[in-house]
Amino acid sequence: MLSKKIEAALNAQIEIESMSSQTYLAMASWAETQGLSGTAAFLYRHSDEERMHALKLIKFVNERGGHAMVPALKQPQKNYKDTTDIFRSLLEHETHVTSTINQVVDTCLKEKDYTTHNFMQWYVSEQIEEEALARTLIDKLKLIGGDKGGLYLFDRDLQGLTTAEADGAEGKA
Ligand code: OFO
Repeated sequence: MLSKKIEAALNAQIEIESMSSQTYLAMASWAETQGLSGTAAFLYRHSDEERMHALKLIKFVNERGGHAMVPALKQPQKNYKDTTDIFRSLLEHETHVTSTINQVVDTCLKEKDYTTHNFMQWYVSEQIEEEALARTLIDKLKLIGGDKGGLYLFDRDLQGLTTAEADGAEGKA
């Protein structure tokens, strides 16, 4: 059985993961309107993954005797300057998500809820991969600079790249 404190912390995390999904969906839509079809495909998949992160939490809360709340969400940012702007803001968002996950882990330890602590470790590792991938992509964009051919290849390579490939992202995007 979850304590009220842990239930509230997990519900707050459900909202954050849902917001991640919405944010990446908005980024995907913007990229698609700019003809950046590879970037859009990557972000649509990323949005789906974040929805799965929220769903995993919803199921866990309910299985442990709590009540998972489906949150109302704010409209995410609609427009971006360019691809670099997208990945910078994605990294900023993920860094924030990492800190909220760490807070949940901290609350688990304080509440001596080792089951939830164990469950949250999956999110801890996931964040390492997602942040690493965002950093790799930003580094590549820095190298490309304003080179249109380079940007074309960058977008094309994102077509098949998933966040799960973060560890091997070097040389793929
Ligand atoms: Fe990328 O945030 Fe979920 O965990």
